Amino acid sequence: MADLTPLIAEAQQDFANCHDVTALENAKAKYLGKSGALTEALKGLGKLSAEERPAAGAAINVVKQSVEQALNARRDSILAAEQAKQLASESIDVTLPARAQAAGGLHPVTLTLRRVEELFHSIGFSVANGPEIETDFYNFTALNIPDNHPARAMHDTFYVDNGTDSMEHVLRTHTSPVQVHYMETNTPPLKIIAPGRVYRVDSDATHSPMFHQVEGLWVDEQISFANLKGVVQDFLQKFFERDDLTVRFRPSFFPFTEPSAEMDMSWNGGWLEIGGCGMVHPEVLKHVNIDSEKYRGFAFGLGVERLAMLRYGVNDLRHFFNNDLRFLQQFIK
Ligand code: 2NM
Repeated sequence: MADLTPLIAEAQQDFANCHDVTALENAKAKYLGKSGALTEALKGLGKLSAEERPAAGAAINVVKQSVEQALNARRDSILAAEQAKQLASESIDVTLPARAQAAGGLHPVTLTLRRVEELFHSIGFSVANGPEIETDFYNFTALNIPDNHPARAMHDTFYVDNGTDSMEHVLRTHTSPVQVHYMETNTPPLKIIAPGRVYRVDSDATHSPMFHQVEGLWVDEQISFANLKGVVQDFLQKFFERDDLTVRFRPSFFPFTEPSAEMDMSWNGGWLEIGGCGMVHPEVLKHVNIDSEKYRGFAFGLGVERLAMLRYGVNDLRHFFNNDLRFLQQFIK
């Protein structure tokens, strides 16, 4: 029988020329397929005599094993190369610098509100909240604002269309209704601030139709204007970090306080109006069932945007609402 040994080198060469598994399986057919050289050789064994057959069979099997070994080795190396190529193409360079994250920050009005809440909390005030859509009663009537008061006019107040013609609901024009709710559901002593959004029909360089107020209320048996002055001055000194800041009052009028006053604070050698205040009107206390013979209270209102403008040196109220990132980013710490 012919020597099959040269087939080994021939197969190794054929397999080496294959660069993917499909080509390799095709190349295999020539040696190990149904009519491959080694398969044919094994079939030929039957024609040999019984004496010749074992040695011839063993010789074919040695070649066959070598060819199979070459095939497996080549298959392994093709698969390893393919995997290496895939790993290289899908690799992530973990040493690259991270993608920049745009840092967010709180709005200057939010920063101011938080500062105001923290400072009043430190002198014993709780924070009260309430709805931004109010009834006429809580926004006006309970606050002793008469039916014919100009603040109730449609060109000052946003009335909410509730599907009827009742004019019963408004966007709150101040946070005082929060104090009314609180006085209704709590018994004195009461010591709260009511911060939040309020709405008025007004829009120019110094007025926004939506702005923020913080109102304070302290009701107890012996509360006086002196307490009001102490609280407001202490708060403003802490807020502006000025121990020498003082406040003064000028007589004024509000339906819900008696007496009433405008508050000014010392600022750059002069005076700056900062809010309104007064002793809660007995009529208001009557609406919330607080005995005005036993209890008295002071109340005040401050504009949050105004506090923020003074603290941060902002010269136009509208900056707070334009959402220009060049403005807002200056408040990111
Ligand atoms: C101000 C000025 C004066 C005020 C009154 C009340 C309440 F509900 F107790 F009657 N809350 N806030 C008040 C008083 C608000 O803002 C300029």
